[in-house]
Amino acid sequence: MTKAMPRELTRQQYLDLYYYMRLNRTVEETMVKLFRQNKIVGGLYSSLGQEAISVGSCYALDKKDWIAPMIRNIGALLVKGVPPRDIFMQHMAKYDSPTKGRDGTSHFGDLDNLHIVSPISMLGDLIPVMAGVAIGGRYLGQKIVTMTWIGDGGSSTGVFHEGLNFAATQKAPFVLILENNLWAYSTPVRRQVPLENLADRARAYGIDSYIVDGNNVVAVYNTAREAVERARAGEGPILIEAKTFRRLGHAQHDPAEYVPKEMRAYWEARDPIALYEKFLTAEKLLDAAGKKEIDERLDTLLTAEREFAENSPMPPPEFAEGGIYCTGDDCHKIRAKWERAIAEVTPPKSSVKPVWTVPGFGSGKGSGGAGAPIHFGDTPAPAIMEKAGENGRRAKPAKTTGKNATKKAMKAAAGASRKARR
Ligand SMILES: Cc1ncc(C[n+]2csc(CCOP(=O)(O)OP(=O)(O)O)c2C)c(N)n1
Ligand SMILES: [Mg+2]
Repeated sequence: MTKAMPRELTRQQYLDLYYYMRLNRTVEETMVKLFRQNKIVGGLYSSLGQEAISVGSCYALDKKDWIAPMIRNIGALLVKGVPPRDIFMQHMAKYDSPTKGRDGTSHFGDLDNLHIVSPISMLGDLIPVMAGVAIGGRYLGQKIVTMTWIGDGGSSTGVFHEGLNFAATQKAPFVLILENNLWAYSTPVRRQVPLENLADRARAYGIDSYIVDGNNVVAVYNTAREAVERARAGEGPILIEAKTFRRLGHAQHDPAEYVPKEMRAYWEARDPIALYEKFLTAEKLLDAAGKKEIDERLDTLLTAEREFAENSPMPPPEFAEGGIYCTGDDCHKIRAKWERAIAEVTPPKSSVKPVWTVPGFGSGKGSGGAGAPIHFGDTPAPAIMEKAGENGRRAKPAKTTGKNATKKAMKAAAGASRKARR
């Protein structure tokens, strides 16, 4: 486990973090009103009290990086650049929404411009998906980092472990934010994980982790930024446990009466926005006039966005079957969007060095492609040969002894490994 180094932010960065947390909260407050007016067609989830996590972690990413937000990460969508109107229309299933009214919650993404992978309900499934996106980006030489979020409950799914193990083995440039808000529906974290710190799960995959106060936006940003920089530098995936509390029920239907009053009172006194306002005021980064300006900016923006969303029509009924059955026109035209020629990114011509860290696995340290010498790392050559044989052609055990045997084994392994890479 590592502790992030403190870093100085610019005045603009400090103020951006504040603006996005306020935007996150106001967008969700607006949606609660819409829900009570029966204008939201699906379930409505809340990230009240968890805004510092979505905002601080997503703000640590660069524009080219990729995210896959979960239900309590509307703040991340906003930081990435999704306009509030899209979030409103999506929840109202309007025609102009990103999914054209086909979904009533936040199941939407933007692969082309904002680099957002659409979430799915199955908890944990985004972990291997985002590990895959990270590896894909590395393969294309894009130097991207990917990020997704998971809850304390979601961290007990099988796919969490499969995904993180896969990401670790592949050294994927991937950062996973584990939002430990102490509850999964009505199950307290103590009754589903026998660990004090969920960050300890990282040790099972040999990756580094951080624990951060999820109600302190600057701490979340600093930690996420350090993790993102390390992942981008090739250190592999990193797990960050952000400790926080789910202030409302699981969704609008849940009054969460099972939460002890003292627990709620403790966390309500640690509201991330109120804490940050105190910090900004003490640091002379925000005064009453500055706060009023932001209040007005949010009010103007969200009134316009809400009105646009409310005025968008519902999708016409005859559109319901569109995009479901293959007509042979559009769906068959889908092609991978390679930014570089396929030949250029495929070994042996690839200019991107593969990063394989398991000795004997893949093409070896700093391989120059087929024909380049294979580096065996710490593992003796015959063991490598067996491994390579499993992946490709079954290599015969070398019968000769001494220097010649090693040479023969290396030759066989190189042949099998080349084949496996094809
Ligand atoms: C694999 C899977 N199992 C169960 C569910 C149903 N489910 C949806 S949210 C939820 C609780 C999640 O708790 P947690 O991961 O702590 O996230 P939080 O709601 O606290 O943000 C459950 C059990 C699901 N969506 N996916
Ligand atoms: Mg939870």
